[in-house]
Amino acid sequence: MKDKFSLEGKVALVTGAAYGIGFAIAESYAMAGARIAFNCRSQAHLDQALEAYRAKGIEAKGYLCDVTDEEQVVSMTEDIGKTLGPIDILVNNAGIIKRIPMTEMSVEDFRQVIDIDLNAAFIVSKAVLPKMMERRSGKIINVCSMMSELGRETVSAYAAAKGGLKMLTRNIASEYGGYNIQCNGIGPGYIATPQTAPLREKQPDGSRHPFDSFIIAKTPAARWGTPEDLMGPALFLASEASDFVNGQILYVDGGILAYIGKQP
Ligand code: NAP
Ligand code: GCO
Repeated sequence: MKDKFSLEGKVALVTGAAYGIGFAIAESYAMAGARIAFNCRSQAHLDQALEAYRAKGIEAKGYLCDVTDEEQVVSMTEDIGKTLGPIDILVNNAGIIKRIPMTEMSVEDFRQVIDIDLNAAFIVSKAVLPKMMERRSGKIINVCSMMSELGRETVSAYAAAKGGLKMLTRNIASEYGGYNIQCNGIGPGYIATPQTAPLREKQPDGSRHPFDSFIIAKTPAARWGTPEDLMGPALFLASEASDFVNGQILYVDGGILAYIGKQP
């Protein structure tokens, strides 16, 4: 069975993998034998990430590339093709959140979230699909969210984008499944990364942030997830072990979506 989960000889592009969930996914792919490419927007993040990959013995290829810019994306994917080889695995991980009540949110802010969290997955997938179709093989993994299923105050743009990403996932699976391309989503629960740091900030009196306590109570596992919790599920979706799994969203949430919540 080990061979079914091996990524030996594969090339993986994980977008936004300078740190957080993307970094852990890229690390797991490298441990399974893949060559890794990643991108982010900030030079400082790129330099830190290259150092962090090296410290783990991983020779990752890093690019400064904004996933919302089609020209930059095409030039990055072409370069990966020339230097590492054709992209076998794409993880659309880059994402942002803006927590603003909907009636106070500007159209520009709403559009920016949709652009990075949804439109970019279209742009990067479109750039890699033709070569995958030629080779009749490919894996695309879209990083979805609890907000692909649930709403909550202040995250209208994020929920709209992640709900859309779930349907883009199903549509890529439907449209290109015949080329032996699998497109699935991974839906992390509440994971401790810089994106969620403001929700875990200690109160002035040293007590937990109310949202932090709320998440612990709402999660049957009674803890926040870690980026490492995504490693096994993301490896499954990138490997031959999932070759007949297509258009699914694999939630990795410690049980949140199964649970109605504690009575007050
Ligand atoms: P994070 O810690 O904020 O990391 C985001 C990464 O994306 C960084 O490397 C960032 O680098 C990059 N990035 C952002 N915008 C980009 C753009 N336009 N082009 C290229 N790179 C970009 O986020 P995370 O918590 O690891 O989340 C990763 C993904 O998982 C996101 O899609 C997020 O929505 C999703 N997710 C997170 C959680 C959670 O609880 N943390 C739960 C469910 C889903 P630069 O800033 O240098 O560009
Ligand atoms: C929020 C959070 C989330 C998570 C994640 C949940 O403010 O509710 O940031 O949306 O990051 O996507 O799966």
